Amino acid sequence: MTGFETRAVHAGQDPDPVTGAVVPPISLATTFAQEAVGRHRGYEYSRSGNPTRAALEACLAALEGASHGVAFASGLAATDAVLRTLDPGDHVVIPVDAYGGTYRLVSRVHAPQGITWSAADLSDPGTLAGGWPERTRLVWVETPTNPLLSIVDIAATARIAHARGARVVVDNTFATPYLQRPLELGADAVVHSSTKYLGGHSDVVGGFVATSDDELAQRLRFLQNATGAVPSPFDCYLVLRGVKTLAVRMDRHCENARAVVAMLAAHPRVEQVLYPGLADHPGHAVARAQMRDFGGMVSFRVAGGEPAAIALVERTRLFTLAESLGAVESLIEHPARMTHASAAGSALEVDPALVRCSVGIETAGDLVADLRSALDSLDAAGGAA
Ligand code: P1T
Repeated sequence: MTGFETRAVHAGQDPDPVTGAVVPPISLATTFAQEAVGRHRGYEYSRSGNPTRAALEACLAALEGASHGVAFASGLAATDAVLRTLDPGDHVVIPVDAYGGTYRLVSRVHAPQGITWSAADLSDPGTLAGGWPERTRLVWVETPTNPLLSIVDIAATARIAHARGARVVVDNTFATPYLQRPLELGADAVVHSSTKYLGGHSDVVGGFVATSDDELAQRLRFLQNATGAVPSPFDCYLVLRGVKTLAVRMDRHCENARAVVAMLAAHPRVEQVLYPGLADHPGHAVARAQMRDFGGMVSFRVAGGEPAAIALVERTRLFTLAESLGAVESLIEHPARMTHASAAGSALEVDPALVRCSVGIETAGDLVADLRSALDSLDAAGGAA
């Protein structure tokens, strides 16, 4: 197999056989001519299959080391397709700090349709081994988690789940296949919000599932066509274009995150920095073993609670106050009121003193200076002066 960077540039993207174009054409046709009834060149109708989407699926599957890739219109559409493989009465375990949208989808869409669910602290595999709800068919893993950056041991989780007849699906959005390949660690499928690092430029919403499980792939392919949450050809092109630079972008995201973390860890207004690259992070050893590097996402607790956290996110200039993550520009947000507001009042509720940063690829010194000056502006008591 060729190297990661080579696959990112070439997998699924041979020069066009008709024109020699080195970039896969954006195939906008909704339908494809048939030579005779049922005799065609692999494509019939664009919801069922599209050449640009096929190029994207081949490329992303190659990056995850998967035999199959299935692209969706958003990360949540991809998550939804995986959850639809469960039957009424089946149980899914989700992380206590799952992405708020995943929690909302499980608890408010799929649970009313008959699946059961529970939230567990998967950063300790013992929790899972000790409290295994009956009819658990799926263990949903995020690592690093959104927004607490906790780490789940994928191999240990897969061993426990497989021994009890459940599949393990890893949301690999924060790490990307450049930093972590869950299938190699025993996971059955990988889910992405390609809206984030894969696309990388805050200009496309997309989702993806990779698996080497033929039966699961067949079911997902069926669901992709039957439920119709497919990405447009233009969106597929944007993700394909973004992913070519994934490796170089991730290296810079990680390097810049390290600089931001070093400043935050030394700042008196910061109570705690959550970053798996820190030696005192509880998941550091596992992260070091299963990831190439620690990623571009950094969360921290601000002294002074919610008022200070909100004042801070409104005072940065380079870090834009916005939801989402994983693109070239740095973003900052308040998870309790923004991305994870749907978990308010539940066991998955987020600490209102928490701030989350998606560290971009701008000049590291500029990012550090921006965050430092916003932190310095909080009053000495840690409030929001
Ligand atoms: O937004 P969408 O492409 O549907 O992806 C949903 C999703 C799935 N998984 C993880 C880990 C995610 O972070 C997300 C989306 N997250 C945000 C928009 C956010 O700001 O956290």
